[in-house]
Amino acid sequence: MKKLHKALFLALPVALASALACRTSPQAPPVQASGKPAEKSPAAPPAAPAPGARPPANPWEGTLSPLTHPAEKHLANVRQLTFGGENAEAYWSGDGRSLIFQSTRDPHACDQIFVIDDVDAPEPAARLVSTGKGRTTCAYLFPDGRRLLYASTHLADPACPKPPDRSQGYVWGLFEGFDIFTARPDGSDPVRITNAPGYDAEATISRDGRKIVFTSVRDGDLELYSMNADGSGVKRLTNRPGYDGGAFYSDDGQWIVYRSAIPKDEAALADYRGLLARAMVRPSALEIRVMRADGTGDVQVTANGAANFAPYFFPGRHDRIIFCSNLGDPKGREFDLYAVNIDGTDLERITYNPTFDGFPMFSPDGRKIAFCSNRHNAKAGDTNVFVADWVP
Ligand SMILES: [Ca+2]
Ligand SMILES: [Ca+2]
Ligand SMILES: [Ca+2]
Repeated sequence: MKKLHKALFLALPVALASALACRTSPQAPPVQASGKPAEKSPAAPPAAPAPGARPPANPWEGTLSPLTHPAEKHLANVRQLTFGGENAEAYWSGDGRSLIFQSTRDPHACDQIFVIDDVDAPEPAARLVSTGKGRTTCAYLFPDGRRLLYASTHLADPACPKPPDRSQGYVWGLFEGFDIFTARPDGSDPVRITNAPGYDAEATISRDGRKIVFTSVRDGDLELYSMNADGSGVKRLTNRPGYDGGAFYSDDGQWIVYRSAIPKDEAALADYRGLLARAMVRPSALEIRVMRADGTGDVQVTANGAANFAPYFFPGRHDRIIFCSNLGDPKGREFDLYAVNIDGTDLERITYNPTFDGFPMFSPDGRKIAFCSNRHNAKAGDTNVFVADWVP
């Protein structure tokens, strides 16, 4: 277990940079200059490093690794929608035609929010919907299409917030200026719907458009809360030391699936609290949990000590979820999508590309899945948005 924990920790800068908060990269990622689709190429094996050279962390990064894998039997017609930069957390519109996601791309120095209006277009185009100022994260579309939502620091400061203090090791910043905003579909009329001091982010919306679940430090710990679509009626859902966040509703709005990192001993708790007081969190093992929408009936789903995150319920169900994990990699560096029943049974691996695969979300009709992956990237570290037909 100790060994796994250490391996996990090594992997965290790679993957949890994307997994938490909702995505907090310590450095601005490289952006592919052309923005053009890279040429499709056969599965070129990665070149061996020169003798004495330090091998890359993952030899498949930047090699245009295959879009698909024969073992990915649940995915058909995999399509790549972005081509370069760091693109993550792509979430469906209510009509299943559009995706909203965050991206670091020119000319923006840190994440902004973009929408692809028609994912089936021959060349899907992304348009900016956030203000272009501050750092944004965790966007979502109201199901009726009349507003969208994201977290942003732009009111606190138009510049990108300073990366967290790396002398603390690998930590991510809970940028204090984060609040949750809604806006019109074209990005106009941004309205702040949280006004508590400190980090408010990681918001997603119930399918009826009435409830928002989000993460906040307003009561001194990272906890989940729900609120009405206009920010009223805030209700606290979790209450324990440690990170609780990254939540999504089931289709019927009755259940919430989320990720949690409960410090395992007093030393870990002290470390967690010390960092939290300085608006930082050190990523550690994350487990998936499920509870009712009012915070009752909380159960732990995974218990593998790995980094499990980005959970989402199967269409029309609240007894099975899809999520992202490095549980299958002894080195902890490789992430894939998995499915599991909420009682922990019937674990099934979904993706097999040897690079990062994460952030799965089923389309509202359950026929497609959006996910983000480093597969088929032309540049090491690039993460792109993909859509596939879901084969049950
Ligand atoms: Ca706030
Ligand atoms: Ca907590
Ligand atoms: Ca993978």
